[in-house]
Amino acid sequence: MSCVFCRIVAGELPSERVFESERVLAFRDIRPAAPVHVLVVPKAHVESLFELVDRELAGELLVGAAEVARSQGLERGFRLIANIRHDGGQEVGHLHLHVVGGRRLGPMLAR
Ligand code: DGP
Repeated sequence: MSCVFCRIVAGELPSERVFESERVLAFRDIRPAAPVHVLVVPKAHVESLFELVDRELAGELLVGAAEVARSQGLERGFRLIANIRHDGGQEVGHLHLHVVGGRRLGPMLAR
């Protein structure tokens, strides 16, 4: 298995897990951009949001992100980011949502 997030899901690579549901896992990003930076991923391999067709899984990912935000004390707000494919800046080819918060974030990069 070569996908790094599949290996994290399988427990073959270490990660700091913060949330888990039947089909979703959340763990801390190895290069945090803010005091809280958690990645929410489907346990089954999906390449990116572009390939996502499973509506139940989409809901579980989104609710998982909200649960992460609540459990991490992000009442003041946070940002949810999905980098998609090459032009979206996606580095890891396994769908993930970034939950980023714990400080006031700057304006969103729009171009
Ligand atoms: P993206 O550009 O959206 O594909 O972001 C990928 C993120 O994944 C990036 O912020 C760093 C993180 N990351 C890469 N490899 C690992 C890893 O082995 N463990 C953890 N926890 N995070 C990783």
